[in-house]
Amino acid sequence: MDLSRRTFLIGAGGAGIAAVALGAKGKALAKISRPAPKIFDEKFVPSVCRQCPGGCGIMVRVVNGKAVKIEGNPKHPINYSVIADMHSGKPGEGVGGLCPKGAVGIQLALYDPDRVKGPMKRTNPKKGINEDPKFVPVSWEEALNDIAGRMKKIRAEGNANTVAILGGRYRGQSHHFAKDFLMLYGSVNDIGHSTICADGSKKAKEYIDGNKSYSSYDWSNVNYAMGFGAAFLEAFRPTSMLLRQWGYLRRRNPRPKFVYFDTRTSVTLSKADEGFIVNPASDGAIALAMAHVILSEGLWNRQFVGDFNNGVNQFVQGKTVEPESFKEKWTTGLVSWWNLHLKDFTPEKAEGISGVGAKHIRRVAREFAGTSPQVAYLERGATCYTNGTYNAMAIHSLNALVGSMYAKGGVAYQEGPPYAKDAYPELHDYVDDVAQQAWEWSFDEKKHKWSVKEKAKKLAKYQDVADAQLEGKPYKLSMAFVYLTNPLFSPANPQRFHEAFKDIFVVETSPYISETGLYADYILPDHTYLETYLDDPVYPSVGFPVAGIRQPVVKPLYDTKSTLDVFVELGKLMGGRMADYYNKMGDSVTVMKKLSAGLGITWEQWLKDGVWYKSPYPYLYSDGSFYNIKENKIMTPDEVKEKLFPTPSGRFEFRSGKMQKKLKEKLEKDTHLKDEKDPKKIKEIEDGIKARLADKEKELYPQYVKIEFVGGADFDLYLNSGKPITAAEGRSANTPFIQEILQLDINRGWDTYCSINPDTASAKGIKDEDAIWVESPVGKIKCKAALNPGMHPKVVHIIKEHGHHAYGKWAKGRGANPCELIKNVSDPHSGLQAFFQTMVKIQKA
Ligand SMILES: Nc1nc2c(c(=O)[nH]1)N[C@H]1C(S)=C(S)[C@@H](COP(=O)(O)OP(=O)(O)OC[C@H]3O[C@@H](n4cnc5c(=O)[nH]c(N)nc54)[C@H](O)[C@@H]3O)O[C@H]1N2
Ligand SMILES: Nc1nc2c(c(=O)[nH]1)N[C@H]1C(S)=C(S)[C@@H](COP(=O)(O)OP(=O)(O)OC[C@H]3O[C@@H](n4cnc5c(=O)[nH]c(N)nc54)[C@H](O)[C@@H]3O)O[C@H]1N2
Ligand code: SF4
Ligand SMILES: [Mo]
Repeated sequence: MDLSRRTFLIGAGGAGIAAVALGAKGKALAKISRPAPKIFDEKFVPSVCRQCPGGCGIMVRVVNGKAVKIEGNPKHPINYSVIADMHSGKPGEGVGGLCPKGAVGIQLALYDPDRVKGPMKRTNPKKGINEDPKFVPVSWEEALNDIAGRMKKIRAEGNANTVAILGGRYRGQSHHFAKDFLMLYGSVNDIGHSTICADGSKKAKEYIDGNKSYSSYDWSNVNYAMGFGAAFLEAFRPTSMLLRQWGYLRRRNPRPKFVYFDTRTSVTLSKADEGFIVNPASDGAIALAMAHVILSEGLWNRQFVGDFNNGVNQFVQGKTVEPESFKEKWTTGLVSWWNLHLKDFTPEKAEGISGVGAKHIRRVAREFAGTSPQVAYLERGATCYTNGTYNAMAIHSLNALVGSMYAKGGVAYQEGPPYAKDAYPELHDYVDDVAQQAWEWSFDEKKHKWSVKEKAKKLAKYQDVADAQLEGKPYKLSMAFVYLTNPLFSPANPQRFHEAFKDIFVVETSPYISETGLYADYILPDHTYLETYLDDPVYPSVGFPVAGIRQPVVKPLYDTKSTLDVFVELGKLMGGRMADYYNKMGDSVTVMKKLSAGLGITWEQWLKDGVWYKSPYPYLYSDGSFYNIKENKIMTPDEVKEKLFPTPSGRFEFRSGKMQKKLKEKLEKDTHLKDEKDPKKIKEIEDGIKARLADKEKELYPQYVKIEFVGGADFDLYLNSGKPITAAEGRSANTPFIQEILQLDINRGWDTYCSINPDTASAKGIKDEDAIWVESPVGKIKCKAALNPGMHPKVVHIIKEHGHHAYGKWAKGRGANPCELIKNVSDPHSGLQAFFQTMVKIQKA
């Protein structure tokens, strides 16, 4: 035993030293190719991962036609951003790392023995979660003809708008294909999963800096980072880049400080320099108090925000400030924000709400403001509540107060790739009368292109589709295509969808039998991401444009088809203008080849590298001005408005002009102003709207809103459900490799665990590993207790992974799904489902 331990240590140490030596030489490791005996036909095929939205480049080692290992693509900036510097010409160096989910793709995606091996048709008309669909294999031709026939009939009956596409993990052109298909057919029901994902941070940013997007951060140059419910080392995107960035930053001199806020001791919190366990939904209060400190102590960035005319700080606690006394530079609404929300929002007040000590809030605010460059970042933890958009607005405002927007070491927005413009035919030329009923087209003379907006009524946002369908309000769907999402598993209270999907004709595209698949009338299995072509402009990350490209690393194993081409083929079968469009366009690969022309490289080169990018980031803020790096000049305010702050004022807006515009439009619609002809009445309505807007003025600013949790007095614990690094949403439950890596915060796998603070557990007579019931107002699940002293005493945590009624042999029937406990409530501003707003009670089973 001693000996084997010793051998192991020597082995591990040796490997470690080799890795360091090669790592120091940068690209060297990438060039390692094991000298394979001649009997092996070995190659490395570049492609792009799709286990999460990170968009990492991968190199798949293929031996004798079998994929045997997935590594990172050392040419892809997401993978080698160890010292990626957004604002220098050099994107960084590295060896191409991945996260565990990326590495197990072969097992999770490709060689899963329970894959759907070809198109399948349901023969059991009865639908239910325990109902055997009695699938029988069919040919593609038969399946597509039948579906197209049904779609033609629905269209002829005037119900085109009742056909929907529910979509999830769209990448590259996939959303374009799905949406165009509906636009040509005549439905506005392009229903995406973003309202069960992370729309809160996007909405907040749209409201205050004009960019409806996640942000890119110049991590390499950051000196102080403050995170709110954004799991840097577990989920925040792109995880694998952040992991390596972390390794680099922990060794960089000066070493940046990471401060993190969460409601539990996640891995991210345990690794931070300082971690604070906060009360759920209280992040907005902490951020407001920090803004209060930064202003009252005179710590804001004067070049970005501006200053008092007389240079004397008049932000004094409890005192209002004269708006004219302050001249703002690149922001608007600062003084009224102070007067309406900040002047009394002291750290002591925030302590009462969040549980974080006032002295810590004060100190961290001072450190943050005093240590540039710095960023404040956030994601689902701060936003999955009905006050989420406001929490996010408050946190993101801190970036403006300290002058981090577009600065070196600050916050920016991802640039897209310069794809060729003519890859698709002009869609407008192909819309027929039926399609015109769903969408309104208008020609923008200035931009010289067609723009389009919804004319027909959309059924509902993703998580509300079940209720809309069950109530038949505003109408019922007749048919739904489902692409890379699992509505019968992933949203709040998916039990609702189990009922609602009974009377929809469901076309599922997953190559696995998901819960949704159990309700499918047809399964038209997509290629897995390792068998298909699909481009991949990265999610917000490095800032400069990056477009990865997927290609088949092996020939498709079964009789599957890219769902993009399913839309093309169905479109052709529909006949008429729709067929004309698709005949002109060609298949998905034809489109992608054409797109690549804009990148200035050949299609072959793109496939060979697996990625195209162009660094550095084209814009930079410094010392009060914005620079266009490409053109080497200072940007005019109009250019800043167009490119960087597309808000009504062209600046960062503490008072959201976009929110006000939206409110006004809603009031105009509700009062039917447009339909009124009588000038007297019009004046009356307009005055009414003005008065309402004045009443609502206070709502336009970042603020803290106290929320009601679902469950009230009968339930005593807050249910939290974050993502461990091993989980790929509900898909990883079917992966032995992942289950064996274990859920790191509690060191267990293969089952559903509820993390509980030991004091809370012992008060209820619950011991570690006990079977327990967790009950909420909408559901009850059985799982195991994992006592964890890092838990907030009032918060319990269950990850979404297990609890499958379907899927492969490892997942089916194992553990429980926390979504079954969550009540469907959404943030009114972003529409994001409030995942963490339900309360539960627990007892020993
Ligand atoms: N490993 C892994 N990574 C992923 C994914 C995956 O499935 N697995 N999915 C990807 C997707 S689709 C998304 S949207 C992103 C999401 O990325 P994140 O938003 O970073 O991840 P989450 O784990 O959903 O939420 C972050 C944290 O919020 C905490 N939290 C809950 N309530 C509060 C609160 O009131 N305040 C604070 N401060 N924290 C709170 C949770 O405990 C959790 O640790 O991750 C992506 N990356
Ligand atoms: N409790 C709790 N609930 C959550 C979350 C949480 O952290 N906790 N996270 C939320 C978030 S951030 C998100 S984004 C959602 C995600 O929830 P979903 O949008 O449902 O996404 P996935 O769970 O990834 O499900 C993907 C579906 O696509 C299918 N699929 C897999 N590969 C392919 C393929 O190659 N082609 C096609 N056509 N289909 C494929 C799978 O079978 C599965 O049915 O879940 C949300 N729900
Ligand atoms: S972070 Fe992991 S799962 Fe996400 S794309 Fe990268 S390797 Fe894949
Ligand atoms: Mo998500």
